[in-house]
Amino acid sequence: MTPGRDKREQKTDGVTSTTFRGNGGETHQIAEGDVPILTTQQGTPISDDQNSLRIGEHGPTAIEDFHFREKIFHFDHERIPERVVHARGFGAHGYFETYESLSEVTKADIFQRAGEKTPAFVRFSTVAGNKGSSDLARDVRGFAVKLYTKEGNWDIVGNNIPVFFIQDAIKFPDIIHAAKEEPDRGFPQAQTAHDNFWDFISLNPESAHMALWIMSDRTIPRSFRFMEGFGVHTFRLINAENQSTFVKFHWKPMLGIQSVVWNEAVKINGADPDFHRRDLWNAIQRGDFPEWELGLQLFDQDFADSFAFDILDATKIIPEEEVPIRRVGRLVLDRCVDNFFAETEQVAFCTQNIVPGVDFTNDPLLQGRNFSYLDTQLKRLGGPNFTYLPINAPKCPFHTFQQDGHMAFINPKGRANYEPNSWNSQGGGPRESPEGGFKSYPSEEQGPKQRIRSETFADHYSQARQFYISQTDVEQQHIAEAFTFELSKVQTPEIRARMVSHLLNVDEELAKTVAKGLRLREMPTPAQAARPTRDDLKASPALSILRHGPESFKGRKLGILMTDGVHADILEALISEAQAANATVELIAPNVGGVTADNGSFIEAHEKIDGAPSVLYDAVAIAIGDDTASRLAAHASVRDFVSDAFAHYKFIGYVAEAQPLIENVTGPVDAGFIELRSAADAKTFIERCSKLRYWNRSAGAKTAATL
Ligand code: HDE
Repeated sequence: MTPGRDKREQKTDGVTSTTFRGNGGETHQIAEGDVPILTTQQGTPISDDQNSLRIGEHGPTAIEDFHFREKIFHFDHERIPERVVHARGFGAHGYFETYESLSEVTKADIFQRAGEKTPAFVRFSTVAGNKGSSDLARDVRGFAVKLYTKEGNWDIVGNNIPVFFIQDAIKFPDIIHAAKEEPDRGFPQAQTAHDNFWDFISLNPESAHMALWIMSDRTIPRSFRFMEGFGVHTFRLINAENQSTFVKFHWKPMLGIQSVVWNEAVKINGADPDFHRRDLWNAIQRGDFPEWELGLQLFDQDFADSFAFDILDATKIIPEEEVPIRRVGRLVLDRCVDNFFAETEQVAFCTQNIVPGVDFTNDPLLQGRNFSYLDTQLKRLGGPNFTYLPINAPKCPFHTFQQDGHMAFINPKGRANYEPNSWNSQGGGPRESPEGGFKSYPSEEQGPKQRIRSETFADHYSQARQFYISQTDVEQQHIAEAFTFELSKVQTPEIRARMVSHLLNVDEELAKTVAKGLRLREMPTPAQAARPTRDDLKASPALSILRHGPESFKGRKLGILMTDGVHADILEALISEAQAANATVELIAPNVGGVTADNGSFIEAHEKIDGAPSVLYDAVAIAIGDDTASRLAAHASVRDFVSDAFAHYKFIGYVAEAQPLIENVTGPVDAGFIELRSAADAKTFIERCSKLRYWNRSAGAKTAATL
């Protein structure tokens, strides 16, 4: 084949490039103009990337084909071990903006100057699922923030739930083994609904509080943008006078907290397993940057001594009503990664990455984490130099005498690779800073060396009860349903009953509802409790999602099902009202090409109905033309679109032409349906959508726990 034979111009994205067909008909694209020339990793230009070097047309491949060897060698090594936990994640860049100086409580540089912006990288994740699992698994979400401060990287490696399963890091391998796939069969993935998980939880009463949280809607968030984040442990802030103030970190989403319902989550996993990452990606790409405020709960030793629980116990919260949250800055995510692997996969969070002005406490979970995270990064990233990867390297100057190791690409310059040394002005390298350097808070520590859990960690149920009574009826019902669902997947009846025996220590009604949902023939006796459940802890309204609805449709998504003959004016009004509310709209049609509206205009669709079930939207509108209702009613995906929107308590806008379809599928309309008689009704509909769900519908709904 003579290169150049059959040369053709090929046009994509408005750019013309030259291609030709090779001997066997394969496509060759030629570098020209500004297009760089393909090279090997060594920079050697490549003439043909379609054919390996062979002896004759049908001969064996020559081993001297260095280009083939290098290409395949590199490909064969593309994967690194996925994280043991939090394998599935999605990250984005942004910044943290300080609202006001906090110098009275901390000398941390990031908190000294109002208005200062610090670069940040955030990775959200699920915990149990493998890297390829789906986003809507019922699971805790990781909320890990790396702040590239001027005095080093500070990682707040938190979750979207403020408590944890265990009190001592030595139990971490056990809880994670129990949660992940069972070792003999390799399934179920990304689910806690199996025997091993509930076996462990039911034998480990300290998990009771967390069990309530994970069975709440917190574990099926609508998207990362609508999640809270928590540092979980108690940390310390240290000021210039070396005074310590205890602190708990909170991230408060500016769009409010929102979750989906379980039946919806299951279906989203099928319809779009990437639902959460797509949501974040799309929001950032369209310039709708998600924001969280950093909240601090600050308290002193006196409060710690008087608080009902041990502040070092990560299975406990401090209610916001007892220690109010002070909002001290905002985190904005405004840039997607350039490359998923280089940034999101290679980012290495470590709880021990802190800066002067922040310090640890003796929370035994935190202490264990501080030891653990380096190991995981070494294993995953292959050597001790992962800190120099661009995503992990500080953005402030850094100088160490550490050197060599796999992939050393920043070694100390000059003669000195040790200190003290005599080379002062001749490349002696960095020196200590007794004043500005990190100093640990000099807490007094003493006691016998022993394996012992403090008695102050022994109350396992009181805050579980407090969490439960702080929820609305709808949220309590969801918790009962979630327990019923998960325990119904447990095949060993004793484990089901054992879990109910714990719930009896939390709330009798909850235990009874779950027992009924499981059809337990006999109510177990309450689990043996190290401490009786306190009934004097008041409800903490801050713990409910639904009590704090954002009363806004901002950042949400409307799906409009349209067919030929759609009223163009109503459609336009829906789109502009949704946009005015800062929501987005997707148009769904029988064919992705689009539809012809009643005024003859052609309207392009974003999605074909089969690929856009209503579970992907916060509210839907059905804007069909005259004669389509009966044809559509025969279509499974259209029926699901309507019946799911109804079953998931969504607000549904509809034109008169859609009424037969709706009645065919759901029966008579209720107050969650808003008729769109004219363009003017679009405003009313979008206003109603700001309530996010029409929960009144749930009053009549039979649920898994109450069937
Ligand atoms: Fe982690 N955790 N963890 N963890 N964790 C990891 O580090 C570990 C714990 C959390 O997006 C691993 O880089 C131990 C609590 C997040 O990259 C590993 C203990 C909380 C992420 C590890 C805990 C977390 C991790 C696995 C018990 C909430 C993802 C991969 C003491 C406050 C970070 C990795 C990312 C990741 C160990 C408990 C949050 C194995 C030993 C409690 C958000 O090192």
